[in-house]
Amino acid sequence: MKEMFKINQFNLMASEMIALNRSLPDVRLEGCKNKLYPDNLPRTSVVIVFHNEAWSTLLRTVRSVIDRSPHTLLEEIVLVDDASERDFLKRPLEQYVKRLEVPVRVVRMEQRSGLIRARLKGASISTGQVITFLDAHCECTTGWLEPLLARIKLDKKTVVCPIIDVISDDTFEYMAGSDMTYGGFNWKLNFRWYPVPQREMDRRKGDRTLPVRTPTMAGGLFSIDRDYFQEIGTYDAGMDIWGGENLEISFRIWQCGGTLEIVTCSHVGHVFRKATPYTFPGGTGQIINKNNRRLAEVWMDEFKNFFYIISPGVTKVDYGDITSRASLRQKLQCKPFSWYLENVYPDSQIPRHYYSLGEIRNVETNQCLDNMARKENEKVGIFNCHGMGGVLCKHKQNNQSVSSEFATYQERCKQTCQHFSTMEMTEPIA
Ligand code: UD2
Ligand code: MN
Repeated sequence: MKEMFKINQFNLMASEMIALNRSLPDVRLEGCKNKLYPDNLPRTSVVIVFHNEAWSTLLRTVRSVIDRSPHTLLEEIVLVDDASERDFLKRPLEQYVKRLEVPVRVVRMEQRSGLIRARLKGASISTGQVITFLDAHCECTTGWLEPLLARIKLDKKTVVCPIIDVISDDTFEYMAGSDMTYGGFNWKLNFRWYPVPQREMDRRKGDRTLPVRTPTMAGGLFSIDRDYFQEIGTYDAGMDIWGGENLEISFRIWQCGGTLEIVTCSHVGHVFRKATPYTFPGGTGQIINKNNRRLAEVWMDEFKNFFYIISPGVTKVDYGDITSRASLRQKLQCKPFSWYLENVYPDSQIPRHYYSLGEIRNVETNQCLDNMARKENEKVGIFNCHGMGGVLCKHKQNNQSVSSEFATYQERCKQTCQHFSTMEMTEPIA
Protein backbone atom coordinates (compact mmCIF):
# COMPACT_ATOMS: atom_id res chain seq x y z
CA MET A 1 0.00 0.00 0.00
CA LYS A 2 2.76 2.41 0.95
CA GLU A 3 4.64 1.72 -2.26
CA MET A 4 1.54 2.23 -4.39
CA PHE A 5 0.69 5.43 -2.52
CA LYS A 6 3.70 7.14 -4.07
CA ILE A 7 2.49 6.65 -7.62
CA ASN A 8 -0.46 9.04 -7.37
CA GLN A 9 -0.12 10.40 -3.83
CA PHE A 10 -3.28 8.64 -2.78
CA ASN A 11 -4.11 5.12 -1.62
CA LEU A 12 -4.13 3.51 -5.03
CA MET A 13 -4.49 0.06 -3.52
CA ALA A 14 -7.75 1.05 -1.83
CA SER A 15 -8.97 2.74 -4.99
CA GLU A 16 -8.34 -0.40 -7.02
CA MET A 17 -10.35 -2.50 -4.57
CA ILE A 18 -13.39 -0.24 -4.94
CA ALA A 19 -15.89 -0.72 -7.76
CA LEU A 20 -15.86 1.85 -10.53
CA ASN A 21 -19.60 2.23 -10.04
CA ARG A 22 -19.70 2.19 -6.26
CA SER A 23 -22.68 3.61 -4.41
CA LEU A 24 -22.32 6.90 -2.60
CA PRO A 25 -24.34 8.46 0.21
CA ASP A 26 -26.80 11.20 -0.69
CA VAL A 27 -25.25 14.03 1.29
CA ARG A 28 -27.53 16.81 0.08
CA LEU A 29 -29.50 19.05 2.40
CA GLU A 30 -33.07 17.76 2.79
CA GLY A 31 -34.37 20.88 1.06
CA CYS A 32 -32.39 20.00 -2.05
CA LYS A 33 -33.82 16.55 -2.57
CA ASN A 34 -37.24 17.57 -3.85
CA LYS A 35 -36.35 20.73 -5.79
CA LEU A 36 -37.74 20.77 -9.31
CA TYR A 37 -35.78 21.98 -12.32
CA PRO A 38 -37.01 22.97 -15.79
CA ASP A 39 -37.02 20.19 -18.45
CA ASN A 40 -35.22 22.19 -21.09
CA LEU A 41 -31.91 22.70 -19.35
CA PRO A 42 -28.87 23.27 -21.58
CA ARG A 43 -26.78 20.19 -22.37
CA THR A 44 -23.23 19.94 -21.12
CA SER A 45 -19.96 18.51 -22.30
CA VAL A 46 -17.83 17.26 -19.43
CA VAL A 47 -14.12 17.98 -19.90
CA ILE A 48 -11.63 16.04 -17.78
CA VAL A 49 -7.91 16.68 -18.17
CA PHE A 50 -5.32 14.33 -16.74
CA HIS A 51 -1.62 13.67 -16.50
CA ASN A 52 -0.62 10.15 -15.41
CA GLU A 53 -3.92 9.62 -13.60
CA ALA A 54 -4.69 6.17 -12.15
CA TRP A 55 -7.07 3.98 -14.14
CA SER A 56 -9.47 3.42 -11.25
CA THR A 57 -9.88 7.07 -10.25
CA LEU A 58 -10.14 8.30 -13.85
CA LEU A 59 -12.72 5.70 -14.84
CA ARG A 60 -14.63 6.10 -11.60
CA THR A 61 -14.92 9.78 -12.46
CA VAL A 62 -16.24 8.91 -15.92
CA ARG A 63 -18.63 6.24 -14.60
CA SER A 64 -20.04 8.54 -11.94
CA VAL A 65 -20.77 11.18 -14.58
CA ILE A 66 -22.55 8.63 -16.76
CA ASP A 67 -24.43 6.96 -13.92
CA ARG A 68 -25.59 10.07 -12.13
CA SER A 69 -26.40 12.50 -14.93
CA PRO A 70 -29.60 12.46 -16.99
CA HIS A 71 -28.31 11.40 -20.41
CA THR A 72 -30.55 13.97 -22.06
CA LEU A 73 -28.33 16.62 -20.42
CA LEU A 74 -25.03 14.98 -21.26
CA GLU A 75 -23.62 15.87 -24.65
CA GLU A 76 -20.37 13.96 -24.29
CA ILE A 77 -17.36 13.42 -22.07
CA VAL A 78 -14.01 14.68 -23.34
CA LEU A 79 -10.86 13.23 -21.81
CA VAL A 80 -7.74 15.29 -22.47
CA ASP A 81 -4.51 13.41 -21.92
CA ASP A 82 -1.79 15.87 -21.04
CA ALA A 83 1.06 13.73 -22.39
CA SER A 84 0.78 10.95 -19.82
CA GLU A 85 3.50 8.32 -19.69
CA ARG A 86 1.34 5.29 -18.87
CA ASP A 87 0.57 2.61 -21.45
CA PHE A 88 -2.85 1.84 -19.98
CA LEU A 89 -3.91 5.42 -20.72
CA LYS A 90 -3.26 4.93 -24.45
CA ARG A 91 -5.11 2.25 -26.45
CA PRO A 92 -6.65 0.41 -23.48
CA LEU A 93 -8.38 3.61 -22.41
CA GLU A 94 -9.66 4.28 -25.94
CA GLN A 95 -10.97 0.72 -26.19
CA TYR A 96 -12.64 0.88 -22.81
CA VAL A 97 -14.51 4.13 -23.33
CA LYS A 98 -15.91 2.96 -26.68
CA ARG A 99 -18.18 0.58 -24.80
CA LEU A 100 -19.72 3.25 -22.58
CA GLU A 101 -23.32 4.44 -23.00
CA VAL A 102 -22.35 8.08 -23.54
CA PRO A 103 -19.94 9.34 -26.22
CA VAL A 104 -16.50 9.64 -24.66
CA ARG A 105 -13.70 11.17 -26.71
CA VAL A 106 -10.03 10.92 -25.87
CA VAL A 107 -7.74 13.64 -27.17
CA ARG A 108 -4.04 14.02 -26.50
CA MET A 109 -1.75 16.96 -26.03
CA GLU A 110 1.36 16.59 -28.17
CA GLN A 111 3.54 17.61 -25.27
CA ARG A 112 3.09 18.25 -21.57
CA SER A 113 1.17 21.50 -21.46
CA GLY A 114 -0.38 21.77 -18.04
CA LEU A 115 -3.97 21.69 -17.01
CA ILE A 116 -4.80 25.16 -18.32
CA ARG A 117 -3.92 24.58 -21.95
CA ALA A 118 -5.25 21.01 -21.75
CA ARG A 119 -8.63 22.36 -20.64
CA LEU A 120 -8.55 24.90 -23.45
CA LYS A 121 -8.05 22.09 -25.92
CA GLY A 122 -10.88 20.06 -24.40
CA ALA A 123 -13.19 23.05 -24.44
CA SER A 124 -12.37 23.87 -28.06
CA ILE A 125 -13.26 20.43 -29.40
CA SER A 126 -16.35 19.97 -27.23
CA THR A 127 -19.81 20.84 -28.50
CA GLY A 128 -22.28 21.12 -25.60
CA GLN A 129 -23.87 24.48 -24.78
CA VAL A 130 -22.34 24.24 -21.32
CA ILE A 131 -18.82 23.10 -20.49
CA THR A 132 -18.32 21.31 -17.18
CA PHE A 133 -14.76 20.82 -16.00
CA LEU A 134 -13.83 18.08 -13.55
CA ASP A 135 -10.53 16.83 -12.15
CA ALA A 136 -9.66 13.24 -13.06
CA HIS A 137 -10.26 11.87 -9.54
CA CYS A 138 -13.81 12.95 -8.82
CA GLU A 139 -17.13 11.24 -8.15
CA CYS A 140 -20.45 12.89 -8.93
CA THR A 141 -23.37 12.22 -6.61
CA THR A 142 -27.09 11.99 -7.27
CA GLY A 143 -28.60 15.16 -8.63
CA TRP A 144 -25.28 16.96 -9.05
CA LEU A 145 -25.86 18.25 -12.56
CA GLU A 146 -29.38 19.68 -12.74
CA PRO A 147 -28.91 22.45 -10.14
CA LEU A 148 -25.73 23.61 -11.89
CA LEU A 149 -27.34 23.79 -15.33
CA ALA A 150 -30.45 25.46 -13.92
CA ARG A 151 -28.40 28.43 -12.69
CA ILE A 152 -26.76 28.84 -16.09
CA LYS A 153 -30.11 28.63 -17.83
CA LEU A 154 -31.34 31.47 -15.62
CA ASP A 155 -28.34 33.64 -16.45
CA LYS A 156 -25.56 32.56 -18.76
CA LYS A 157 -23.13 34.88 -16.97
CA THR A 158 -23.37 32.76 -13.85
CA VAL A 159 -20.45 30.39 -13.41
CA VAL A 160 -21.23 27.59 -10.99
CA CYS A 161 -19.31 25.18 -8.79
CA PRO A 162 -20.65 22.20 -6.84
CA ILE A 163 -19.82 21.70 -3.21
CA ILE A 164 -16.59 19.75 -3.35
CA ASP A 165 -16.87 16.75 -1.04
CA VAL A 166 -13.78 15.03 0.28
CA ILE A 167 -12.76 11.60 -0.91
CA SER A 168 -10.13 10.52 1.59
CA ASP A 169 -6.71 10.08 0.00
CA ASP A 170 -6.12 7.40 2.61
CA THR A 171 -9.31 5.30 2.71
CA PHE A 172 -11.37 6.63 -0.20
CA GLU A 173 -14.18 7.19 2.27
CA TYR A 174 -16.66 9.76 0.98
CA MET A 175 -17.19 12.72 3.30
CA ALA A 176 -19.64 15.56 2.70
CA GLY A 177 -18.13 18.98 2.18
CA SER A 178 -19.63 21.95 4.00
CA ASP A 179 -22.15 24.36 2.55
CA MET A 180 -20.91 26.88 5.11
CA THR A 181 -17.52 27.53 3.51
CA TYR A 182 -16.69 29.49 0.39
CA GLY A 183 -13.63 30.33 -1.63
CA GLY A 184 -11.15 33.07 -0.81
CA PHE A 185 -7.40 33.50 -0.87
CA ASN A 186 -4.64 34.55 1.51
CA TRP A 187 -1.86 37.11 1.30
CA LYS A 188 0.18 34.84 -0.89
CA LEU A 189 -2.64 34.26 -3.36
CA ASN A 190 -3.20 30.71 -2.25
CA PHE A 191 -6.78 29.57 -2.63
CA ARG A 192 -8.33 28.85 0.80
CA TRP A 193 -11.73 27.90 2.18
CA TYR A 194 -13.27 30.36 4.65
CA PRO A 195 -16.59 30.42 6.51
CA VAL A 196 -19.47 31.93 4.54
CA PRO A 197 -19.89 35.38 6.10
CA GLN A 198 -23.08 36.53 7.75
CA ARG A 199 -23.86 38.99 4.94
CA GLU A 200 -24.12 36.12 2.47
CA MET A 201 -26.35 34.12 4.85
CA ASP A 202 -28.55 37.21 5.21
CA ARG A 203 -28.77 37.78 1.48
CA ARG A 204 -30.16 34.24 1.16
CA LYS A 205 -32.45 34.81 4.14
CA GLY A 206 -30.82 31.87 5.85
CA ASP A 207 -31.83 29.37 3.14
CA ARG A 208 -28.78 27.16 2.81
CA THR A 209 -30.15 25.44 -0.29
CA LEU A 210 -29.73 28.66 -2.28
CA PRO A 211 -26.43 29.19 -4.14
CA VAL A 212 -23.63 30.99 -2.29
CA ARG A 213 -21.86 33.85 -4.05
CA THR A 214 -18.20 33.01 -3.69
CA PRO A 215 -15.22 35.36 -4.24
CA THR A 216 -13.16 32.56 -5.79
CA MET A 217 -13.44 29.00 -7.03
CA ALA A 218 -11.16 26.12 -6.06
CA GLY A 219 -10.58 25.64 -9.77
CA GLY A 220 -11.19 22.06 -10.73
CA LEU A 221 -14.94 21.64 -10.77
CA PHE A 222 -17.25 24.13 -12.46
CA SER A 223 -19.76 24.64 -15.23
CA ILE A 224 -19.85 27.59 -17.58
CA ASP A 225 -21.88 28.52 -20.63
CA ARG A 226 -19.80 27.93 -23.76
CA ASP A 227 -20.44 31.38 -25.28
CA TYR A 228 -19.80 33.11 -22.00
CA PHE A 229 -16.53 31.20 -21.56
CA GLN A 230 -15.47 32.63 -24.95
CA GLU A 231 -16.77 36.08 -24.21
CA ILE A 232 -14.81 36.51 -21.00
CA GLY A 233 -11.62 35.17 -22.49
CA THR A 234 -11.51 31.43 -21.58
CA TYR A 235 -8.19 31.01 -19.73
CA ASP A 236 -4.81 32.69 -19.84
CA ALA A 237 -2.99 30.30 -22.17
CA GLY A 238 0.29 31.82 -20.98
CA MET A 239 -0.09 29.99 -17.68
CA ASP A 240 1.81 26.72 -17.33
CA ILE A 241 1.18 23.32 -15.69
CA TRP A 242 -0.79 24.13 -12.51
CA GLY A 243 -1.89 27.01 -10.32
CA GLY A 244 -3.17 30.55 -10.52
CA GLU A 245 -5.82 29.94 -13.17
CA ASN A 246 -8.50 29.44 -10.51
CA LEU A 247 -8.04 32.92 -9.03
CA GLU A 248 -7.51 34.40 -12.48
CA ILE A 249 -10.86 33.19 -13.76
CA SER A 250 -12.54 34.11 -10.47
CA PHE A 251 -11.30 37.72 -10.52
CA ARG A 252 -12.14 37.97 -14.21
CA ILE A 253 -15.69 36.69 -13.79
CA TRP A 254 -16.47 39.15 -11.02
CA GLN A 255 -14.58 42.16 -12.36
CA CYS A 256 -16.03 41.74 -15.85
CA GLY A 257 -19.69 41.52 -14.93
CA GLY A 258 -20.33 37.84 -14.18
CA THR A 259 -21.30 35.95 -11.05
CA LEU A 260 -19.52 33.05 -9.40
CA GLU A 261 -21.50 30.69 -7.20
CA ILE A 262 -21.26 27.52 -5.20
CA VAL A 263 -24.49 25.66 -5.82
CA THR A 264 -25.08 24.00 -2.47
CA CYS A 265 -27.50 21.41 -3.84
CA SER A 266 -24.80 19.97 -6.11
CA HIS A 267 -22.20 17.66 -4.57
CA VAL A 268 -19.14 16.22 -6.30
CA GLY A 269 -16.35 14.39 -4.48
CA HIS A 270 -12.66 14.97 -5.12
CA VAL A 271 -9.55 13.21 -3.84
CA PHE A 272 -7.61 15.96 -2.07
CA ARG A 273 -3.92 15.16 -1.91
CA LYS A 274 -1.23 16.40 0.42
CA ALA A 275 1.48 16.37 -2.22
CA THR A 276 1.63 16.49 -5.97
CA PRO A 277 2.44 13.21 -7.72
CA TYR A 278 3.80 14.67 -10.94
CA THR A 279 6.70 16.85 -12.03
CA PHE A 280 6.58 20.57 -12.65
CA PRO A 281 8.96 21.00 -15.57
CA GLY A 282 11.03 24.07 -14.75
CA GLY A 283 10.40 23.91 -11.01
CA THR A 284 7.28 24.17 -8.89
CA GLY A 285 8.07 27.61 -7.49
CA GLN A 286 8.97 29.05 -10.88
CA ILE A 287 5.73 27.92 -12.45
CA ILE A 288 3.40 28.94 -9.67
CA ASN A 289 5.12 32.30 -9.27
CA LYS A 290 4.90 32.93 -12.99
CA ASN A 291 1.19 32.13 -13.09
CA ASN A 292 0.50 34.22 -10.00
CA ARG A 293 2.46 37.08 -11.43
CA ARG A 294 0.41 37.07 -14.62
CA LEU A 295 -2.68 37.06 -12.49
CA ALA A 296 -1.49 39.94 -10.31
CA GLU A 297 -0.22 42.04 -13.21
CA VAL A 298 -3.42 41.79 -15.22
CA TRP A 299 -6.13 41.90 -12.56
CA MET A 300 -4.94 43.31 -9.24
CA ASP A 301 -3.99 46.92 -10.10
CA GLU A 302 -2.06 48.59 -7.25
CA PHE A 303 -2.89 45.68 -4.94
CA LYS A 304 -0.30 43.60 -6.75
CA ASN A 305 2.30 45.49 -4.72
CA PHE A 306 0.86 44.09 -1.57
CA PHE A 307 1.37 40.59 -2.89
CA TYR A 308 4.90 41.41 -4.07
CA ILE A 309 5.96 42.83 -0.71
CA ILE A 310 4.66 39.74 1.04
CA SER A 311 6.32 37.41 -1.48
CA PRO A 312 9.40 39.22 -2.76
CA GLY A 313 10.63 36.14 -4.62
CA VAL A 314 7.73 36.40 -7.04
CA THR A 315 9.05 39.55 -8.68
CA LYS A 316 12.14 37.72 -9.86
CA VAL A 317 10.35 35.42 -12.28
CA ASP A 318 9.83 36.17 -15.92
CA TYR A 319 6.13 36.18 -16.57
CA GLY A 320 6.09 36.51 -20.33
CA ASP A 321 3.87 38.74 -22.41
CA ILE A 322 0.55 39.82 -20.93
CA THR A 323 -0.54 42.41 -23.51
CA SER A 324 -3.35 40.28 -24.90
CA ARG A 325 -4.75 39.69 -21.41
CA ALA A 326 -4.48 43.36 -20.54
CA SER A 327 -6.30 44.32 -23.73
CA LEU A 328 -8.97 41.73 -22.95
CA ARG A 329 -9.55 43.51 -19.66
CA GLN A 330 -9.71 46.79 -21.55
CA LYS A 331 -12.11 45.45 -24.16
CA LEU A 332 -14.48 43.98 -21.58
CA GLN A 333 -14.29 47.20 -19.54
CA CYS A 334 -13.76 45.26 -16.37
CA LYS A 335 -13.99 46.90 -12.98
CA PRO A 336 -10.92 47.61 -10.83
CA PHE A 337 -9.66 45.19 -8.22
CA SER A 338 -10.63 47.67 -5.50
CA TRP A 339 -14.25 47.23 -6.61
CA TYR A 340 -13.89 43.47 -6.25
CA LEU A 341 -12.44 43.79 -2.76
CA GLU A 342 -15.11 46.29 -1.75
CA ASN A 343 -18.13 44.52 -3.16
CA VAL A 344 -17.35 40.85 -3.61
CA TYR A 345 -14.74 40.08 -0.98
CA PRO A 346 -14.94 42.67 1.81
CA ASP A 347 -13.81 40.01 4.29
CA SER A 348 -10.56 39.56 2.35
CA GLN A 349 -7.30 39.58 4.28
CA ILE A 350 -5.88 42.11 1.85
CA PRO A 351 -6.17 45.50 3.53
CA ARG A 352 -7.95 48.00 1.33
CA HIS A 353 -6.35 50.96 3.05
CA TYR A 354 -2.98 51.04 4.72
CA TYR A 355 -0.23 53.48 5.64
CA SER A 356 2.72 51.43 4.71
CA LEU A 357 3.79 47.92 3.90
CA GLY A 358 7.02 46.30 4.93
CA GLU A 359 9.06 45.21 7.89
CA ILE A 360 9.24 46.75 11.35
CA ARG A 361 12.96 47.02 11.96
CA ASN A 362 15.03 48.05 14.93
CA VAL A 363 17.69 50.07 13.14
CA GLU A 364 20.16 49.66 16.02
CA THR A 365 20.11 45.88 16.18
CA ASN A 366 18.95 45.24 12.63
CA GLN A 367 16.28 42.93 13.95
CA CYS A 368 12.66 42.78 12.85
CA LEU A 369 9.33 41.76 14.25
CA ASP A 370 8.91 38.19 13.10
CA ASN A 371 6.13 35.67 13.45
CA MET A 372 8.86 33.17 14.30
CA ALA A 373 7.04 30.66 12.11
CA ARG A 374 4.31 30.48 14.67
CA LYS A 375 0.67 30.29 13.80
CA GLU A 376 -1.93 33.02 13.80
CA ASN A 377 -2.83 34.46 17.21
CA GLU A 378 0.46 33.43 18.75
CA LYS A 379 3.04 35.94 19.95
CA VAL A 380 5.35 37.61 17.48
CA GLY A 381 9.07 37.63 18.23
CA ILE A 382 12.21 39.46 17.17
CA PHE A 383 14.53 37.98 14.61
CA ASN A 384 17.24 39.02 12.20
CA CYS A 385 15.66 40.88 9.28
CA HIS A 386 15.70 38.60 6.26
CA GLY A 387 13.67 40.64 3.78
CA MET A 388 12.02 37.56 2.41
CA GLY A 389 8.48 38.04 3.65
CA GLY A 390 6.91 35.11 5.40
CA VAL A 391 9.09 32.09 4.82
CA LEU A 392 10.16 29.24 6.97
CA CYS A 393 11.83 25.90 6.55
CA LYS A 394 9.95 22.68 6.23
CA HIS A 395 11.25 19.13 6.21
CA LYS A 396 10.85 17.71 2.74
CA GLN A 397 10.00 14.33 4.20
CA ASN A 398 7.54 14.88 7.03
CA ASN A 399 6.31 18.38 6.25
CA GLN A 400 7.13 19.56 9.77
CA SER A 401 8.19 23.12 9.90
CA VAL A 402 11.21 24.39 11.74
CA SER A 403 10.58 27.64 13.50
CA SER A 404 12.82 30.63 13.06
CA GLU A 405 13.86 30.14 16.66
CA PHE A 406 15.70 27.06 15.58
CA ALA A 407 17.08 29.11 12.76
CA THR A 408 18.60 31.71 15.09
CA TYR A 409 21.72 29.58 14.93
CA GLN A 410 21.95 30.55 11.33
CA GLU A 411 22.15 34.02 10.01
CA ARG A 412 19.04 33.62 8.00
CA CYS A 413 16.29 31.13 7.57
CA LYS A 414 17.25 30.73 3.94
CA GLN A 415 20.72 29.63 4.86
CA THR A 416 19.20 27.11 7.22
CA CYS A 417 17.25 25.66 4.39
CA GLN A 418 20.24 25.51 2.13
CA HIS A 419 22.26 23.93 4.91
CA PHE A 420 20.00 20.93 5.22
CA SER A 421 19.48 19.16 1.96
CA THR A 422 16.31 17.66 3.39
CA MET A 423 14.67 21.04 3.70
CA GLU A 424 13.10 23.48 1.29
CA MET A 425 11.70 26.97 1.51
CA THR A 426 8.01 27.17 2.05
CA GLU A 427 5.40 29.64 3.14
CA PRO A 428 3.74 29.76 6.51
CA ILE A 429 0.55 27.84 6.94
CA ALA A 430 -2.25 30.36 6.63
C1 UD2 B 1 -6.75 22.52 -7.53
C2 UD2 B 1 -7.92 22.23 -8.47
C3 UD2 B 1 -7.36 21.99 -9.85
C4 UD2 B 1 -6.64 23.25 -10.32
C5 UD2 B 1 -5.55 23.57 -9.32
C6 UD2 B 1 -4.85 24.88 -9.60
C7 UD2 B 1 -9.89 21.37 -7.34
C8 UD2 B 1 -10.54 20.21 -6.73
N1 UD2 B 1 -8.69 21.12 -7.96
O1 UD2 B 1 -5.74 21.55 -7.41
O2 UD2 B 1 -8.38 21.67 -10.76
O3 UD2 B 1 -7.54 24.31 -10.48
O4 UD2 B 1 -6.08 23.70 -8.01
O5 UD2 B 1 -4.28 24.91 -10.83
O6 UD2 B 1 -10.42 22.45 -7.30
N2 UD2 B 1 -3.16 18.01 -14.75
C9 UD2 B 1 -2.80 17.99 -16.09
N3 UD2 B 1 -1.56 18.42 -16.45
C10 UD2 B 1 -0.67 18.91 -15.54
C11 UD2 B 1 -1.05 18.97 -14.17
C12 UD2 B 1 -2.31 18.51 -13.83
O7 UD2 B 1 -3.59 17.55 -16.95
O8 UD2 B 1 0.41 19.30 -15.93
C13 UD2 B 1 -4.49 17.52 -14.37
C14 UD2 B 1 -4.50 16.52 -13.23
O9 UD2 B 1 -4.31 15.20 -13.69
C15 UD2 B 1 -5.86 16.74 -12.62
C16 UD2 B 1 -6.10 18.22 -12.87
O10 UD2 B 1 -5.19 18.63 -13.87
O11 UD2 B 1 -6.87 16.00 -13.25
C17 UD2 B 1 -5.89 19.07 -11.61
O12 UD2 B 1 -4.64 18.78 -11.03
P1 UD2 B 1 -4.51 18.34 -9.49
O13 UD2 B 1 -5.53 17.34 -9.16
O14 UD2 B 1 -3.10 18.01 -9.23
O15 UD2 B 1 -4.87 19.72 -8.81
P2 UD2 B 1 -5.48 19.98 -7.30
O16 UD2 B 1 -6.71 19.19 -7.14
O17 UD2 B 1 -4.40 19.80 -6.34
MN1 MN C 1 -7.32 17.33 -8.07
